[in-house]
Amino acid sequence: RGQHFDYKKSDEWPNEYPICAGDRQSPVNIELHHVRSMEPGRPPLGRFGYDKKPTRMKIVNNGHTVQLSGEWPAKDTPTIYGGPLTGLYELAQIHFHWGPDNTAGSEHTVANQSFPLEMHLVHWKKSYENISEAMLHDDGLAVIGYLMSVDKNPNTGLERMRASFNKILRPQQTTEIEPFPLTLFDLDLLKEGYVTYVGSLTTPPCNESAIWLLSVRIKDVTMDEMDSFRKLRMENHNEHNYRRVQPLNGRSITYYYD
Ligand code: SG4
Ligand code: ZN
Repeated sequence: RGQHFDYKKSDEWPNEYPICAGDRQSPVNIELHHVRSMEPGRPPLGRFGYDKKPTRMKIVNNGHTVQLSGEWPAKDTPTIYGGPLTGLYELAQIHFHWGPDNTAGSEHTVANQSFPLEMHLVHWKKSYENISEAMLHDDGLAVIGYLMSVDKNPNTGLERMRASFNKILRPQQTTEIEPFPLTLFDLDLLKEGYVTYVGSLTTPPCNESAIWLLSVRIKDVTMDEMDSFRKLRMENHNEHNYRRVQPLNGRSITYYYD
């Protein structure tokens, strides 16, 4: 499995994948003064398993991004619930979006500003059979996104990943890495608030099945970490793997805080 598409020709995606021209597409620009506050009485976003070390972990260069996945005993699989979500959503994989220099790279923008890196944690709703089935429903996926800007503080999770990037420089290369719990990514930042809206996968086939949760706190990435991402070869000589922002078409973006 695996779709073929070219980031340089994203305007042509709808020819082959009609949903890419739909009316709840991602990413979007976030204007903080347009954001609505949450309705009172919502349960806070919760999670478990993020602190559990997987039994195996691997990274793959799939030609569009670098993707991290792990294997946990079923009861320990990282899972989120609450906030804007109904039911349990289990983590499938983590991946990243970046560009050739620090002026662009993120998929979502804030007040039309881009960031060098955006991290996505893709979860699927457990009441569906599997992730492929979940992708066919409008509440099938929950994607947590973190925007990152360049600073001096190394991120332990990114450091553990990039130590093996030399083994996945080319598309379709995969390598096992020493397992670590996802708390090494320092993901507690969502506690400081996040914005949420209904959207889509940001790559073909662009299924309109994702509930997005974006941290309002910007995370740090070092220049060395950015360089490691930029050395990974992507398909079609793509030097960036972000999609440009899509129209909101009347969707509201809601601010949540616990
Ligand atoms: C990346 O290309 C991932 O590698 C894809 O994962 C992912 O698709 C795609 O991005 C879209 O995800 O959070 N940016 S996004 O909307 O998760 C899916 C795989 O190809 C279905 C497994
Ligand atoms: Zn993504």
